[in-house]
Amino acid sequence: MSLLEILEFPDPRLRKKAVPVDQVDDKLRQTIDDMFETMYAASGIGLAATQVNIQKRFLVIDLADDEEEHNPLVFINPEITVLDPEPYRHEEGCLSVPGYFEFVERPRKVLVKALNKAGEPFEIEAEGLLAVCVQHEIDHLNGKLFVDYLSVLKRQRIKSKLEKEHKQKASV
Ligand code: GNR
Ligand code: NI
Repeated sequence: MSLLEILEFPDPRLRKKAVPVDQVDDKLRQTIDDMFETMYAASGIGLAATQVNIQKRFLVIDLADDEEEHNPLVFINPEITVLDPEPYRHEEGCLSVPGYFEFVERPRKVLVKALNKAGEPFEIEAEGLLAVCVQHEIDHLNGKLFVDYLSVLKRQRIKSKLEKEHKQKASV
């Protein structure tokens, strides 16, 4: 297994729209294992392929607390339907926008259809944190970030601060 590099806002590669996975094979499963390793190492609860510079439609999620066993969820070619559009407000963060947390409103309940690691179709009704996370990850696959839901001013401030950090890191 290996750790993958996580792209950070405003990297233009985070804006690419991912294309469907055409084959669920061992190579994809290897990448999925690397993504879980990368996500756990960064203490994240989700990671989309776009964030590790892979423009394919798959993502991983694990909402288990550190003390619990891992609960790895894999979604390949996910399709989402809103079951309850009532806005649900949750504070979001993103491994591609490190250090910033802001409230975002999203539909409260969604149905997600996807393929699992074995390439078999499954469906899950998601509410609460899982609904937030799966919508956040599918946004990544469409080139969208949680900062896009904020005001222009807030987004611009975050962009400037991260650009400054990236320059400082690059000059060390
Ligand atoms: O680790 C993460 N935490 C989180 C918290 C609230 C809403 C969404 C998330 S996802 C984020 C990891 C990440 O960037 N996934 O794309
Ligand atoms: Ni994210």
